[in-house]
Amino acid sequence: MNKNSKIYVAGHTGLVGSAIVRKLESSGYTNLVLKNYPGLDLKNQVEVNAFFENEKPDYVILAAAKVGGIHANNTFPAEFIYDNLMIESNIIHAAYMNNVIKLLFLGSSCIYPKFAQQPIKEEYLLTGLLEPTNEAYAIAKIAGIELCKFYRRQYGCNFISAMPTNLYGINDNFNLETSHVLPALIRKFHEAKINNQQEVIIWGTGKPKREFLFVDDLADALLFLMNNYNEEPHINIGTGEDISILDVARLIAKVVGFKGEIKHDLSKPDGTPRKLLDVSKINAAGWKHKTSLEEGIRISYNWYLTQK
Ligand code: GFB
Repeated sequence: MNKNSKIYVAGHTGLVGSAIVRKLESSGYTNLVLKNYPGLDLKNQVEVNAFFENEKPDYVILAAAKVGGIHANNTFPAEFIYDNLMIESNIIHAAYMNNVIKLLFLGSSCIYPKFAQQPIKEEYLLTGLLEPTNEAYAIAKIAGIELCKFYRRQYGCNFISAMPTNLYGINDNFNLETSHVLPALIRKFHEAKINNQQEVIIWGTGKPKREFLFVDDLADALLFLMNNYNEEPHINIGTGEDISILDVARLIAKVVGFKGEIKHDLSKPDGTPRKLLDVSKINAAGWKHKTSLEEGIRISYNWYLTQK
């Protein structure tokens, strides 16, 4: 991509989209197309087609999606599959129809089988049953990977797919009902500290393990892929290290300064036991994450405090 290439970041206000915009702007890309959701319903194909015909972007980074943690996915599966299928189908097709030079589609590590061998290699996709709590979202994201693959095969589109692990960071969602675990625990431990509570309740057993990538490292990886990766297979993005939910809770409590007890709500699901990505492919291509989990949590907590 040239510095004056016209780049459309779909989902530019979200956790991932806003990190991508920060990265592009700080790297000198000046010609960004940023459309506010109220002005453009990405689930509406007519509106998306008109937007692409009008804007004619050179590059598209598809970070727009309906996202959420385990409880939101488990509670609203119809919305997760419908919204994400519509958004990706409309944007990928419009990108093809308007000769976009390159499109990057963003999936998630939940696309892999619940009991995939760890760490999970890209080729393990579709080799086993999915985790039920996020099957709807996973199917939608797998469809997105396949859309990119078949538009490449039939039409010669340079559409690539990236599969990030669990993400967190600046501009995250801290709503306790819909968020992912890391921001939820930052908020829970913070509120317990300032309200002088003696215990914080985490969901499930705390035994599952998760890999957490700081969102600004993801944005760095996506810019790297936009400028260096042009292959059909989807590619994993992660840190290559995972941690139990109980241990990440203890780490967040330490960063926040909460000294009370951690208790468990066993009525909430654990979800998949592990989803550690094999990141040897992207590492071999020349990219590696920079931000440690503790440093990323500290940055995220400090940002959260500015929003209070
Ligand atoms: O991040 P999370 O919501 O989603 O939950 P997944 C991860 C783990 O944290 C589960 C536990 O074992 C939860 O039981 N957990 C403990 C909590 N306390 C909490 C809490 O207060 N809030 C939340 N949310 N979790 C998602 C998929 O799976 O991963 C999405 O559902 C997406 O589709 C995302 O793929 C990356 O990591 O289990």
